[in-house]
Amino acid sequence: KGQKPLTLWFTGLSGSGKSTLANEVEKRLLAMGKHTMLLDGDNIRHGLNKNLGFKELDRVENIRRIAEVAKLMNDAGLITITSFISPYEKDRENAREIIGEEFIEIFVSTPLEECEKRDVKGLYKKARIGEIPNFTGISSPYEKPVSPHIEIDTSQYTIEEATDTLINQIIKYLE
Ligand code: GGZ
Repeated sequence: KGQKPLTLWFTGLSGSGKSTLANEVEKRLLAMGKHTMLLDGDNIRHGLNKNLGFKELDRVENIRRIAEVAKLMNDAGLITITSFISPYEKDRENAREIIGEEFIEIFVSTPLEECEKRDVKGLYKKARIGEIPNFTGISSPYEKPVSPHIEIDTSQYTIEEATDTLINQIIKYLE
């Protein structure tokens, strides 16, 4: 019998752990025999959306296109996993309207201080000295989800623990 399509919509700051968790969750789902599609900066911002930057209207259009693609993937029967900051509540709400009942919002709520301390790519440092304008959390807003389906703060857990916690909750939406 077929699988239930879903869109697992990760949202959170740069460095919060979205992409790490999205990758780990995808591996677990594949191990369960599910068919998935991961949408992230690597395949979307460098391809379909390479004409978009980080000003508000560009982010709005980035998220709109991603939601439309996620919807198409769901229509093809896939579990879509998206990993984008998606900082605006209104845009996540719009994504939910485009995608419908399959939309599951996962808030990676790692605090800004922790993301900035990690600063894996050195982007926060550059943002602080003004080398990167409109940087989320520093010079551009991040509107926290009001009632996400799932929330995880990666500063509290190992990657494995966080993945276990997520999968246990995601499974409920697959039944
Ligand atoms: C935020 C930026 C910016 C600015 C470049 N603000 O940690 P990363 O590097 O790999 O993830 C960030 C990524 C964010 O792109 P999204 O498509 O997820 O953003 S949104 O949903 O808001 O459209 C970061 C990098 O791009 N990056 N400039 N100004 N992040």
